[in-house]
Amino acid sequence: MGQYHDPSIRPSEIPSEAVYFDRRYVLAALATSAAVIGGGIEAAPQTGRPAAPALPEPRYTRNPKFSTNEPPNSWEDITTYNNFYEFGFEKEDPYRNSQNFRSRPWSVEIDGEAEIRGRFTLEDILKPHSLEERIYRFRCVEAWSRIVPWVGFPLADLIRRFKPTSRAKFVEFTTLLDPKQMPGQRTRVLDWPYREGLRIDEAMNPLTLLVVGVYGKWLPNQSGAPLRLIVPWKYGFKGIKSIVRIQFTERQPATSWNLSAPDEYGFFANVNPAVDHPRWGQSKERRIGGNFLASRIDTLPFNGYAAEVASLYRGMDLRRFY
Ligand SMILES: Nc1nc2c(c(=O)[nH]1)N[C@H]1C(S)=C(S)[C@@H](COP(=O)(O)O)O[C@H]1N2
Ligand SMILES: [Mo]
Repeated sequence: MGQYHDPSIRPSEIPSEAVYFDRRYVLAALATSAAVIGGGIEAAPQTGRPAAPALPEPRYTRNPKFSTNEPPNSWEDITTYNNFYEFGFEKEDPYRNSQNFRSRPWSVEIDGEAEIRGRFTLEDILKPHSLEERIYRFRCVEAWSRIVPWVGFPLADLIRRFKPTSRAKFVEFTTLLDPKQMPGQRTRVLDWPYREGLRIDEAMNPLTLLVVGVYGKWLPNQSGAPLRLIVPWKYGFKGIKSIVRIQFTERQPATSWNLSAPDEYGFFANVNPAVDHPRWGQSKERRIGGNFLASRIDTLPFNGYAAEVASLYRGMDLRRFY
């Protein structure tokens, strides 16, 4: 776990070496290093906690260029205080109710305005990409925030691979629909499956990350296993979890939160301290974990990533396009 080792994870909870010497893993290790990643995923045991094995250290590199220097929140802050309405509406519900969720095997459908389409296994999706760790600020629309060491790869790299046509102006993402496994989907709080979208230039921005891990481990279920989106300059709800479909579209896709409350949750959802949510302010945020008194801090435009992304919105009225 290197410098971020979290002492709150007891040794008994760290998967034993045996995971790595699973027969399939050893076979995969004889092939390319990318195949090792795929083998590691296949070998992941679905019992115990965390649900997935640590990524072998050499399989990802840290990317200091795209990382904040702020100290990351603990593993516990990141994996026991979550929004994942498919597993309930309280912050502890995803941690409690997702433990038996089957995030392996997994496949993702690539669809719409692209030259290459089809259904791909998670291993095939990951194979050509090298994973990196990026420490990002994360800002939920509910005005809390945290610092997270994600492991993933740029969405732009995946998009290039599937060769979108000139008609592809947006990218739409869809979460698994499975009310048997996802009790929240038996209620009608959202129009399931959860859907999100980005404009193609937002999707191609080098900050936009497809995430498969956190703190050097594969994502636990409550964090969106096995594949989720992170767009660090936008409110957290854009970061759709447990993605099963990525579709290139000509029209702006409908998104779950925008459908449920269009005056509260816009399509762009750029972090903007100057535009309040109708029911609460957005100029401050509470950094979870740590010292409660010191925890109220100013929210920054674009969550602190303005230098990288403000140019994407030149000429747009960001009060109107919230
Ligand atoms: N499928 C799905 N994705 C989702 C959500 C959800 O309810 N379902 N919640 C969103 C919201 S509101 C936030 S703040 C982030 C929370 O991610 P975290 O649990 O890793 O902090 O996930 C986003 N992605
Ligand atoms: Mo959120």
